[in-house]
Amino acid sequence: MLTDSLTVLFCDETQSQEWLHSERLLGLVRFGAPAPISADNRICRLALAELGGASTAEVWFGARPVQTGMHDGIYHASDGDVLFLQLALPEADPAALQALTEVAYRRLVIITRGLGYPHLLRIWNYFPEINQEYDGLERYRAFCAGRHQVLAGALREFESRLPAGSALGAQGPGLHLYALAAREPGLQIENPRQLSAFRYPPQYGRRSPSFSRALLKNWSAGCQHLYISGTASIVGHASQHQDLCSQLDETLLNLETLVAEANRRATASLAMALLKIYLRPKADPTPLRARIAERFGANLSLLFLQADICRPELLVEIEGLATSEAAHQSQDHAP
Ligand code: 3EB
Repeated sequence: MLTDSLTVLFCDETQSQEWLHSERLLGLVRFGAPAPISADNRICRLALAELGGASTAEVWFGARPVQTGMHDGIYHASDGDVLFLQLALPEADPAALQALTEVAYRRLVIITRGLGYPHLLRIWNYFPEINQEYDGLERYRAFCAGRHQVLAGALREFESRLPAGSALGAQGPGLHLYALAAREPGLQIENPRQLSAFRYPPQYGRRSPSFSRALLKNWSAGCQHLYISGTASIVGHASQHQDLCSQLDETLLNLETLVAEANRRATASLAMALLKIYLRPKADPTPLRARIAERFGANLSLLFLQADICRPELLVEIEGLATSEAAHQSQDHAP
């Protein structure tokens, strides 16, 4: 059962196989051991081990039947309102991530403009060895420099038109991106408890990370989505706490703050629907699941993945989707 608006859900990987027949399928993200790039362009395979025993896929559906295509190595799918994109670039030289990131982002900008969806809303970024240094530069910082180079040139109002983002260290090779873009812009939301990442001082890298804390988008038929960036135990610009539990609590407070901040601007009430939890240690998610349910209720869809996080001291990072009540009403028909 799907709502008749843009939808994302987590389902069992076996079940996701059936969704490949849906005419509304925008794209499918699978997680697990490193594997060759999928021959099916609609499938994005990320080398992130799932924690907790399940085998889950993330599935995106348009509001209507979608049209798909390939351009310059980028798969794209659209329902007329949203453009879903994904690309995977092999990495020949781990010391050249900045240049590769520039290539990827330039392609994203060109294709979104060419197809008439120039507003990037949300970008997911995955690559291995995120905390490794090459030639004295950490790969996360090299990535940030490449992304900044392109987005600073492409976005007319850089600090108010930044897409929400996630950037994580994967366990397999290649630069993997997927993204959402739209014909009309969304509304950037920042977190009053945190310094905006694009204003981080140079101690975190010569080029600050170019992403917004969250992006609020009004889709058709009253459906509102809040795309929440990867969020960690950071207050101001400083990492907080050394243990996983305290970092988790601080992160959940940051997430709550972002939803509250967005609710002051949204026309309908937003509620957290989906969280993706990235853990640096291979920790058992069971106690974390309980803690998250205490804060956000038990109806959330949760996905626990093992990933390296952009600051070495951070053990957990959580991204999410909050949706308006309208988007919760499911319709009684298959896609
Ligand atoms: C932070 O708040 C934690 O570089 O795209 C979170 C989400 C983080 C996205 C990115 C980085 C990014 O700075 C790290």
